Amino acid sequence: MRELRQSGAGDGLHSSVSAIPSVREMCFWRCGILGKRKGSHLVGIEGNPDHPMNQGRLCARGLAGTRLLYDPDRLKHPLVRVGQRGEGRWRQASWPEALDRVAEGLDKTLQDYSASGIAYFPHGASARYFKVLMNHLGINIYSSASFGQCRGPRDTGYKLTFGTSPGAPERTDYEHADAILLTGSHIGENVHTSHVRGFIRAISRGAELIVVDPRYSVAASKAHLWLPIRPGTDIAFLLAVMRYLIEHGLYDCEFVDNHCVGFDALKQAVAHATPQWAAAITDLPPDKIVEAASILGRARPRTVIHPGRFSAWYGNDTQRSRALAILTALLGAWGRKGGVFLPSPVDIGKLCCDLDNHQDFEEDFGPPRRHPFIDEGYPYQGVLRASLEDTDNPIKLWFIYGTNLLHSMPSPQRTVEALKKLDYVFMVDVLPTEPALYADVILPEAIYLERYDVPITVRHAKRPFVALRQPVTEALHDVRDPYWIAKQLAQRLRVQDCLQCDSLEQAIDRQFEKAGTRLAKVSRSGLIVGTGKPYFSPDRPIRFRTPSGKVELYSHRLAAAGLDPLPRYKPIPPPPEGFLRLVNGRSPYHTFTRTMNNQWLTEMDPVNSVWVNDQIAASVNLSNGVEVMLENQDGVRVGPVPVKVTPGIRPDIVFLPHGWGQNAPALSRAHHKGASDNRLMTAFAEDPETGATGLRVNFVRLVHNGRILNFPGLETFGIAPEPEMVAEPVPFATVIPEEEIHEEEWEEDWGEIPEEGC
Ligand SMILES: Nc1nc2c(c(=O)[nH]1)N[C@H]1C(S)=C(S)[C@@H](COP(=O)(O)OP(=O)(O)OC[C@H]3O[C@@H](n4cnc5c(=O)[nH]c(N)nc54)[C@H](O)[C@@H]3O)O[C@H]1N2
Ligand SMILES: Nc1nc2c(c(=O)[nH]1)N[C@H]1C(S)=C(S)[C@@H](COP(=O)(O)OP(=O)(O)OC[C@H]3O[C@@H](n4cnc5c(=O)[nH]c(N)nc54)[C@H](O)[C@@H]3O)O[C@H]1N2
Ligand SMILES: [Mo]
Repeated sequence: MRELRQSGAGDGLHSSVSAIPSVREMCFWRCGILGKRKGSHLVGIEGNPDHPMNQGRLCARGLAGTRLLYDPDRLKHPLVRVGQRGEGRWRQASWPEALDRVAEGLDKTLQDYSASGIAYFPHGASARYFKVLMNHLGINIYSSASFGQCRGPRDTGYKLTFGTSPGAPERTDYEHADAILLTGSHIGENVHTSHVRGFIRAISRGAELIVVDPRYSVAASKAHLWLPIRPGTDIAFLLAVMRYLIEHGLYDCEFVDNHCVGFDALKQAVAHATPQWAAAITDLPPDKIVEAASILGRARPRTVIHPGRFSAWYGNDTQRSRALAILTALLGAWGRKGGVFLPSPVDIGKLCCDLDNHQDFEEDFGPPRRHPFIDEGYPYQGVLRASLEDTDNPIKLWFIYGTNLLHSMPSPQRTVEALKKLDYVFMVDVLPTEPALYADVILPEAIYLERYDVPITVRHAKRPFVALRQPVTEALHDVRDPYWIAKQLAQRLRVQDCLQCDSLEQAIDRQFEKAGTRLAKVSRSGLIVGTGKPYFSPDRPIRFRTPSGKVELYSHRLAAAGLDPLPRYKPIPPPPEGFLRLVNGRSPYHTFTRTMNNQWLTEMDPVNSVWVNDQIAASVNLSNGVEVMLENQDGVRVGPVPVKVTPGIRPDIVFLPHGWGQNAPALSRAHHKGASDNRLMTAFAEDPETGATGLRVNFVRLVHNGRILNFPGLETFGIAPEPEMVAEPVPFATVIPEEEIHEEEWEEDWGEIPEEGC
């Protein structure tokens, strides 16, 4: 702890304030903070100026952490359900009673149904300890919103191409970029402080920005070129850009020759993708597609082709991510200045990896995966099926850790059915969110300001670092840290060896000891900072973690699995007549559902509104601010929600920021505020590679005063239907010579750590 004497602060409040460095969890960017205390009272949170990422800055959410700490609606002690599931009636319980109940439920289900009867839902850094526990109980069916409903397809597309994911935080070298391409990626609404800052600096420096987005996003408002693309057609746009680069020699020949395989097959696969072909599909002018390609080609390799983050869009998502990755390679931007950083093999210890005493499983039981490239858990829809239907291996117990299943997983109506049918529902959270209504036992966790946590390791940065999360205040209520909870359960379930330390503090001290330091030493600054090697250099051998050891423009792994080895454009179903496509995104003031009860943040952004194109609105006499209900293709209605009438959105979509519309009576500010995008997501499109659920395949119509608003056909608004695909798809050539494939060497390189959360 360090003393901060505030100059001129003689008002008593600030006269002697101590500051403890830690890491926030208001979102998963995990900026460095200083918890400012007066006596034992936390009086404020500031950005940690020494933190390599945020360098003292914080966004609204970071600053509002104290409002989570002092939220009167917080979970303050263990609760046991007394009413029916869904009723939301609980009684206070002691920790021993609550833990006994959870352990008994786990034990009984293990005995009656084996480990395949249990599913768990982990999200966030501290989920690690529960993963260790579950692993030791033999339970391996888990599903994370951070994979199947977020970055799964993106990570997979990049791993298939470069052998590694683009990382979280994303490794974009804005500092040196001359051109930036965003497809989606609504940076500015999607707020990750240092990322936004780097982005703003780059465009202030004159980097040319191309934003492909059907909506005039904050980023689009800063762009040289805004391309309001027809939703779901990004692959066609990207193929046309690649064809243009190849045809005009605007790609990085040296990088491609030396480091890539499958260039000829790529060239063949994009041969048909003329600007005119792509223009008809994407509803963009052909000359703008050419302009985008020329900007990127001229700037190569100093081009940030943003990999995106939320990538569960339309069910063609791994392939779209592959197209982004391949474009990055064509421009020679991987591991190059102004492109994408490499992870740094820095000597700061393998902190996270060797924490777990993992056992390996011979058998892979549970619901069938069917998706060859899902490398984190199971697709949610599989878990749901095994929980709802009478199968040979039914799931009977859900353990929910730090995830709001009813708002982050599609088909929430089926989720409710499952939550009612299961034998047991247990939950660890900090707030009584909607799933709590169905939980038999709720274990209240200490919030991030009150606990230690798995140290956060970021290797793929210019200044790689380990940041310590440590308590900046005593726990205010009868809450516990995740290690303690997991260990108590482990003891009751006779697997206490899996978590061998007495406390979380000791566990972290042991980790640091392995890295050649101690917790007491690190806790003063809260940081270990290394020196990165983010670019390729002559002394750094280039071997990609792919089977061929090269960048795989053509993926033989995809081909072997019967999937497209190169991205191919396939149309997605258009909106049915009278409906508009529902597109989701972020409010800059909120993180998902988790901040919807925060006093300060709800004062700044109390309720979401639905963006509707001005011509559509005019055609049905709808004016700005009028409240409507949204009804989806399956008759599900949400709202009322105010309309934001704007020319800044294509006529064929509506945009609804995510996180609102919770049915959570115990959350006084969040309850029934705004409209839930997720409730309308009764349909999803499955990504064949990963099983991720594309969410933007739902459609809505607007209902005002009980009347459905019928607008004219989309042609009236200048939107021509997408041309029918008449030609048979040309088969891809098989191109990788056998001798180049070294599958056995694929695994190891820089000891990249698994990512927790998104
Ligand atoms: N404030 C805030 N910031 C956050 C978060 C938060 O909760 N709050 N969450 C963080 C997390 S975990 C994630 S994953 C990210 C998510 O944020 P992003 O990764 O930026 O999400 P995207 O879906 O790429 O971007 C949304 C944009 O995609 C556009 N879009 C919709 N359909 C299409 C299409 O077919 N093609 C194209 N090119 N664009 C389309 C929408 O109009 C919208 O502007 O945000 C992160 N940052
Ligand atoms: N419809 C729809 N679905 C989506 C998205 C969308 O935009 N629309 N976005 C997707 C994306 S990109 C992501 S990353 C996921 C996010 O999905 P989730 O992780 O489910 O995100 P939240 O809604 O913030 O729910 C987090 C839960 O964790 C609790 N929590 C907060 N802090 C702590 C803590 O310290 N400990 C514990 N134990 N619990 C805590 C919160 O109270 C809340 O109940 O959702 C995905 N699903
Ligand atoms: Mo995410």
